[in-house]
Amino acid sequence: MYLKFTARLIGTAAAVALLSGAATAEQWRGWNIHVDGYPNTIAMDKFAELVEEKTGGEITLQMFHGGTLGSQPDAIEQVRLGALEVGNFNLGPIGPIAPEANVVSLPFIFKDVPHMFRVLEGDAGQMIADGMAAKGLTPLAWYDAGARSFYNGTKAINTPEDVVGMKVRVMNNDLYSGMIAELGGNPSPMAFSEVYQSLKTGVVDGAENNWPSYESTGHYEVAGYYSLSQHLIIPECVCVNADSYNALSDDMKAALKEAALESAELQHQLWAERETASRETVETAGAVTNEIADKSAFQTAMTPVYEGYLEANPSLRPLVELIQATE
Ligand code: BDP
Repeated sequence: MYLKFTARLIGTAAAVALLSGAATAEQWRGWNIHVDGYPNTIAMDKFAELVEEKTGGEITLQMFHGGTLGSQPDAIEQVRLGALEVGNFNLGPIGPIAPEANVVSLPFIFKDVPHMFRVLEGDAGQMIADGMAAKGLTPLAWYDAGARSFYNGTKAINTPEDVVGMKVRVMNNDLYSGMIAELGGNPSPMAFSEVYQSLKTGVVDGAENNWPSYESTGHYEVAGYYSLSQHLIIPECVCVNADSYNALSDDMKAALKEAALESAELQHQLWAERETASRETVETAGAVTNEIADKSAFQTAMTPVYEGYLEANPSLRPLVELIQATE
């Protein structure tokens, strides 16, 4: 009897300890759209590992890759609402929610990738980050997504005239639809997961993306002309639900930030390697790639896209000018 009672008591104490442990330890879930081996997938796994390590197990993060938890626009909403805590998001589909973040989706706003990172590290980057946090998405670090270029199944693109009449898949963002329309094409916003079939069956003629995504999705198999327009250079974030983040102690916030920055360092390195490797893979497989010697006609055609953005967001003119003035 005595023994039984003691055992029950110990059992109860252990349960109480476990319960109180569970009450303080947070279990987070994270979304990523990419496949195994993709730089972002590896870097987000690293982030999860570092979060657990640096928070002393107070926060654990389970990553769900390959878009298994939904499309990117849906996942962005989930993280905003706190149904998910973490996402590795492209700023493209965040733009319609946070106008400051939409500035990066103005075609040709960045001179090149290093310019984009210089902007993100300065005051403009802070304005973008604040704009996102105000909408429920706190960015902890920026990932590299290179430059996006056009591809299709029929011909090399050299001038805007080559895009006329072409049905081109874009990510969900009116700026991208405007961009294709200004070139004379027909924009078709669509989820990433649907693009391969749509290219294959002719639902769309073309799409646009960076080297690694063009390769990892197999789009090069069904759209073998890749033309280096490099019209969009869009950063990606390691984003956290703002309420979850703001509720943390300063130490925990710092731990998360450190984990994100370290994962970003890894991602940037893996990204550079993968860009080269992806280009080699698609060219070896027979994809035809071409440089565009003079992109000025594409740039000029974007004037109405800029005007539309500034008309809708007059207070963001200084942000656009700050980016353009950043060396
Ligand atoms: C890739 C981005 C991914 C987007 C995808 C797309 O990394 O976040 O979902 O493009 O085009 O480059 O939808």
